[in-house]
Amino acid sequence: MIAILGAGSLGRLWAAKLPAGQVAFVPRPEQSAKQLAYKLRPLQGPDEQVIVPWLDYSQPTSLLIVTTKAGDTVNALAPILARFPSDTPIVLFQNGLGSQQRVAETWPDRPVLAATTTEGANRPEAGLTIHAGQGETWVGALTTTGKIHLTNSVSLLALSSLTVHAEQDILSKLWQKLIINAGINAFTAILNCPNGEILAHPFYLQWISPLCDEISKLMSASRQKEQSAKAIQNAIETVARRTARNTSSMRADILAGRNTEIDFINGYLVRLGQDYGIDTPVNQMLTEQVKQLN
Ligand code: NAD
Ligand code: KPL
Repeated sequence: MIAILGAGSLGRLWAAKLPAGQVAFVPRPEQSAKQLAYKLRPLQGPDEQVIVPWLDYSQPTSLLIVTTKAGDTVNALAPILARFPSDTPIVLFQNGLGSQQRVAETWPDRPVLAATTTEGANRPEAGLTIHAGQGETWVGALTTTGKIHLTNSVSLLALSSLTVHAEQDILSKLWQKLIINAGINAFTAILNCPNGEILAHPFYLQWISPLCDEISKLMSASRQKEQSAKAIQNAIETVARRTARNTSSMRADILAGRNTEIDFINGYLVRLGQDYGIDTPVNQMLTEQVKQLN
């Protein structure tokens, strides 16, 4: 059985795509129903009815997929992990950075892996999950024992027919996504606009260059591949143009009154700056402004 912790948009997408009968959601302690039923609107074709059981711990689990928000992940794993054998691979799907390292540090002997995905899913209403964008998923090990489980974890995820790759340097891949999120998400939340509209806004034009400067210094300090501030800005703007009409996940969280993942995006960069003695006034300002929106 493939277990999924976090029955939100991304968890429901994976549950719908993995073979029926081989996937179950990890129940919360108060969960009493036997199964979760919802509709999946695929990229093409009619809506599909999906029924996923809540996990029965007596069944052997080959993989634990974690699709909680970054800020919930350690607390969600802590009460349930002892119920899984110590060699069950755990694949973390959180955006940003910081939460993945916290899991790997808390359970260093467990096979912990991280994934980054460009698949898109959202839930406009309780019973409907929309597969909003076709993407790809990269998976790599965070702990030593995670390495042993990489090939098998990728094969299990690929049973979904979604595109999944093994990635030897997952931290670098997570950094590339972090750069994009750090340069788009907070601006869209503060300016309350779709991704593409930030590009012409005076607030973005004022801060993007010093922001990229901070990110470039932090990447060098973290021994990531050197990337100039200009290259970082180009990468951000390419994605902002490509996703011009999208509502970013952070703007969507603010509009829905949910907590954002700012602490794991610009907030993570602020903490890293404190560790390395690098000033991060722009990341700090963006983090504070987003927190005020909550
Ligand atoms: P979501 O809020 O829709 O889903 C999170 C789910 O976790 C919710 O259903 C919540 O109830 C559940 N949860 C929280 N605490 C729990 C606990 N203690 N036990 C069990 N369940 C718990 O969020 P999402 O959009 O699915 O995103 C999940 C993660 O994946 C985020 O880090 C996000 O950035 C990342 N991500 C999402 C997408 C996407 O398209 N949705 C794409 C890439 C990455
Ligand atoms: O990943 C995203 C997000 O919204 O979190 C981007 C790339 C900004 C697309 O909206």
